[in-house]
Amino acid sequence: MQVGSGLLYGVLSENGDFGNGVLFSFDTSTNNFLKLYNFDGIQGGGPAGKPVQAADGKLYGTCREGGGFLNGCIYSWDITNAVYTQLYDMQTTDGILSESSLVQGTDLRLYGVCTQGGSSALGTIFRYNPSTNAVGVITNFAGATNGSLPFDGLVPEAVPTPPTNVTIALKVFLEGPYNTGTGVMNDALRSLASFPLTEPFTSLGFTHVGGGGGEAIAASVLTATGSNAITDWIFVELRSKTSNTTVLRTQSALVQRDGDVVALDGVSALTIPVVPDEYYIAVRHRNHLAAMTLATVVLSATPPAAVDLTNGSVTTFGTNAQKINGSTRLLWAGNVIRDTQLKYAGGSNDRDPILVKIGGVVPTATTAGYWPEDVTLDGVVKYAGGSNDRDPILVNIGGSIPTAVRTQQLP
Ligand SMILES: [Ca+2]
Ligand SMILES: [Ca+2]
Repeated sequence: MQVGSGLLYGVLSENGDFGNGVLFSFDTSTNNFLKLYNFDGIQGGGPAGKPVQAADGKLYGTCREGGGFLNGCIYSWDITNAVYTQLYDMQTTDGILSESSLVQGTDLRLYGVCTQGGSSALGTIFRYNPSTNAVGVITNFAGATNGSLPFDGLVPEAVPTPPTNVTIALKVFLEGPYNTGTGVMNDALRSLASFPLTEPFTSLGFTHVGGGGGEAIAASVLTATGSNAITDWIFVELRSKTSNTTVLRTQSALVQRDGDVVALDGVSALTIPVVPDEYYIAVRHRNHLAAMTLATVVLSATPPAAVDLTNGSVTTFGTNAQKINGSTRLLWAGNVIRDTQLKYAGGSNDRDPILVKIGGVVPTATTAGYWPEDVTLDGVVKYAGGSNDRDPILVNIGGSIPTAVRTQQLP
C-alpha cells in the first residue's frame, strides 16, 4: 500500500533478525528498501497479508503465528513514531492462522478472515474494534454449508461515483443569420476582430446562475469552416423540473452554422456540470427572443439528450415561441434592446438603436463589428437598403402595424 509519504509498506513472512518475518517500507522515488521491524515470534510472527493503513493513520495487519496463544495476533505499526504494538492475540474461538489482509469498514472496524479455528475449526470472518481492542466472530465456516479455509481476506465494494455532468445534443437556429437557401446559418461574425473570446453575456447584463459565466474559447475555435463553423455565442439555461421559472444553471456555449450547440472547443457536445435529472431547457441569444422546452427533458451524462429546436420535434413553451420558416424553426430576430419584446416603434423600440449605431444622420451609413444592433449577424449594422437590420423587426411584429409587438414566450 502507498500512503501519504509516498512510501510503500509490506511484510515478509519469514527471516529477518528473529526468523519470524519483517515489516518494511520501500521508497518509490529512491528505490530505498528499509527494514522497519523484525517480528520476534512472541509478539507475533509470520505476518501474512499486506498491512492496511486505517483512518487513524496507523498500519494494521495480522500474524498467522505467535502471540499469547500461539495462534497469531493482530498488530499495529505507528508510522509516525515507529512503534510496533501487539494488539490482540487470536484465540481458537476467534479463528486462527489468519493469512489475510484487513480491510477497514465504514464503521472503522477492521475486518479479516482466519483459515482455521472457529466453531467448526474451518475458519472465520472476524471483526476487530481498534477502540476496544476486541474481536467478534461474524461467520464460522462449517465446510459443506458455507465453505471453509478463507485465505485472502475481504474486498470492499467500490461505491460508484454518481455522474455530476449532463450532455445535450442541442440544436437551434437564429433567424438573423439563417439562410433559407442553404439551410444553415451564416458565419460572418467569427471573422471579426471584435468577436469576443470570452462569453459576451455577462457584460450585456444576462444573469448567470449556478456557476455559469466567464466561459472562454481559444481563437483557433473560430477557424473552423463549413457547416460546423461557429456562428455565435449562445446562452443555455437549465430550469428546475418543479418550477419552470427557477433557473438552476446557465452556461455559455457556441452555436455552429448547422445549429449544433457545442462546448467551448467548438465541436464537442454541450456538457453542463449538474446532476442527471429532468430539466426545462431554455436558449437565449444576444438579440433574438429566447425559447424554452414545454416539457422537461431527461438529461444524463451519456448519451447526450437530443433536443432539436429547429425541426418542430420539440414543443416549446407558449405560443409561436419560434418563427416558422417552411419546416424549420428559428429564434425570432430583432431584440436589439434586450427585453421581452420585439418593438418597431414607441418607447424602447428595437429599431432606433440601429439608426443611432450607424451615426444617426445618414440612413445609408453602416457600422461594422460585433453589435446587438446587427440583427442579421452579418457583421455590419445597416439601417437602409438591401439586407438591412431594421426590416426584420417590422416583419416579425406582423409587417403592417408599426406599433404591434411580439412578446417572448418564457414563463
Ligand atoms: Ca426588444
Ligand atoms: Ca446586419
